[in-house]
Amino acid sequence: GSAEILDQLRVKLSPDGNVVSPRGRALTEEVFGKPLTPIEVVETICTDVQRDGTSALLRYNQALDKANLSAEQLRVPAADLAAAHAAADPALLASIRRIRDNVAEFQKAILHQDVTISPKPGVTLTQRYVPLRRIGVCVPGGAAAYPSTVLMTVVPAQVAGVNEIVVIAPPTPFGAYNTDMLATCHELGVTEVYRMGGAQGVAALAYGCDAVPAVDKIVGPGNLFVALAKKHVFGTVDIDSFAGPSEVIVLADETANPAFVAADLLAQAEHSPGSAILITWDETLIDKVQAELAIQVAKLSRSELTVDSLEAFGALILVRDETQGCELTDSFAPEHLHIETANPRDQIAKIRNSGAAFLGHHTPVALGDYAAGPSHVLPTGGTCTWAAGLSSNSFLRSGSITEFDEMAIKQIAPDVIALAEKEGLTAHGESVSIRVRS
Ligand code: HSO
Ligand code: ZN
Repeated sequence: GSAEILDQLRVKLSPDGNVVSPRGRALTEEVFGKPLTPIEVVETICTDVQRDGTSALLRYNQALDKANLSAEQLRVPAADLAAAHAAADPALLASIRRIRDNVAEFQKAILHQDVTISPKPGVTLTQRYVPLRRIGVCVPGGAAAYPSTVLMTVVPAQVAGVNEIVVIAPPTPFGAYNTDMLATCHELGVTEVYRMGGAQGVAALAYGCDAVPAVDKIVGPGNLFVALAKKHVFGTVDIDSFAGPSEVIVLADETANPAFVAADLLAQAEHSPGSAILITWDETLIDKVQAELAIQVAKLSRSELTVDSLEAFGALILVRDETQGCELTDSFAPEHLHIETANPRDQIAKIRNSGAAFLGHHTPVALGDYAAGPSHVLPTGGTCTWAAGLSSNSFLRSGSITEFDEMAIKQIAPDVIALAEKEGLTAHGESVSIRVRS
């Protein structure tokens, strides 16, 4: 039953999940005049924005985010971006530039390159990669400001060669009015920033309207409504993933420093909600970490929220041995996996599923959240069994290119004709035979 226990520790991003606050429920009831499920809310908003364009967008900006903006005021003026940048802490801007370089270096190195082979004389086969033309990035703005999310989405897109990058953030102090976030956009050369969030922001990006031309792909994190809206518009545009609250599994042995482990769990719980789970086969570590949690949590700026999250979605789990620890980790398929053991490569070799892994005692997840190079936009909720984190490659699409010469078609013709005949598609066969008859 350990897998079931672990599953209860997951912050579920299901439509009837545990992430819609009573306040959120009351607000949607007020706006729609009746209680709707989150899915119904999102479908209504997306349909309205698709049909009525900018006017619906403005209406929902007003009703849901209490922002009274005109169509002209949706886009952040260039002067505001420049002003935010001019007023920003120079040390922050220097950090942003160094982080941009770190992210760009890694994202460039992993970027898919065109592949061409010539399997037979006269045959050329290519897989080519083309950057998407225009993409949209959702930056959250509810509980906290996230300039780091701008870095972790925009830089990979730029490395991929995307020409037009649009940032949307809700019209809130932590969102589109956050000067650090705006300064980051300006530093990275992003000029299209819109004051819109939630399902209405996603719908506007997907369907386009007078105020915002449509994009080809929407990426970035958000609350349940943003996630459901992305799912709703998938097919009209591409999306990165169906992402929920953050998770970490810390896998630790007797060499782990209890104070470090506690700090790592708290860093995750601070996202509130966020799942923070220690799995260890060292009995003494559990008590030591528990003691450290009590000491450290009191000092945090968001200590109350962090405690709430730890109580609901935190756990210290003692397993029989390393093998069981790895199996349990694999079955949970965490967004973040931090292995704090003597030889973390031994364990990572046994674990297939993790969105991003961090190895050793000196690699807290926060390095990846803010600065190392891989993007912090990662598959959550167990979806890393089939989904990958965001990267420069998320902004490319591939296409194949095939070329045969006169000699090469003769060689392959019998096989094509044989299958065309079996499928009863004689025109297919004829388009080949007409070329080889002579
Ligand atoms: N841990 C989050 C990213 C983040 N942390 C942003 C701090 N700021 C999801 O991977
Ligand atoms: Zn984080």
